Amino acid sequence: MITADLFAEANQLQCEQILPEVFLLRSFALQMAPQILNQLDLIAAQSPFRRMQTPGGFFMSAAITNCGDVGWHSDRQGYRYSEIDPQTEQAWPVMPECFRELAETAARQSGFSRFSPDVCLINRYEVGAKMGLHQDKDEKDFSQPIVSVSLGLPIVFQFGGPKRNDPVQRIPLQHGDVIVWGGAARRYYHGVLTLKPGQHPLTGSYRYNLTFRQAR
Ligand code: MD3
Ligand code: FE
Repeated sequence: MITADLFAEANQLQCEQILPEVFLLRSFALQMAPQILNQLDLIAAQSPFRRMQTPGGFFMSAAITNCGDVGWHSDRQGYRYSEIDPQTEQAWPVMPECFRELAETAARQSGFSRFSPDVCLINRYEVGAKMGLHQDKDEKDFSQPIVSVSLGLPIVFQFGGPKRNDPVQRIPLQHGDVIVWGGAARRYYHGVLTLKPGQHPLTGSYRYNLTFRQAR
């Protein structure tokens, strides 16, 4: 059983408040990373990573899959959450209990005691992949935070404000880092810069990002 105390002890928890309701928990997922990556292999065997098409007809450079009650999906028709993976025509893989516990513990430590994610969206970046500035607005309740877990190669995360052309701040994210995004910042534009080449002992040439959300 993983408790908040164990996380804090094992990781000598460093928590940095970036904005009023945004917390960066450096190395919070470090101890659990091998277990998370094992689970990711099982999830991807059931619902493979795929590059999704956008309504504009382009393909995202990150490959995506999901686990949970619903999954986020994009195609020419738009962005949405659905109970069925349109590629497999089956339910998305079940969210592993250790995922839920990690996300809820991080949220609770950041002041979000009622967070109960129904989806974990998983991005896989290969060298050269990026994610342009965007807002996450397909979820129902914006008072709930998003919990992000970075694994593998480092990347530079950038976030601005509520308007696309607001000035951006950049934060390097490393293997094991967790961010809890709530409050007004939940609606801020954000993205990641291009993944640089490298080798990580646990993920090789990839970076993974898990985002836990309450979509419905
Ligand atoms: C700020 N993922 O999946 S995670 C995404 O590293 C996404 O893969 C990035 O943006 C990644 O939608 C960034 C950190 C994050 C996640 C959600 C946010 C920051 C956020 C929602 C609102 C504001
Ligand atoms: Fe996002």
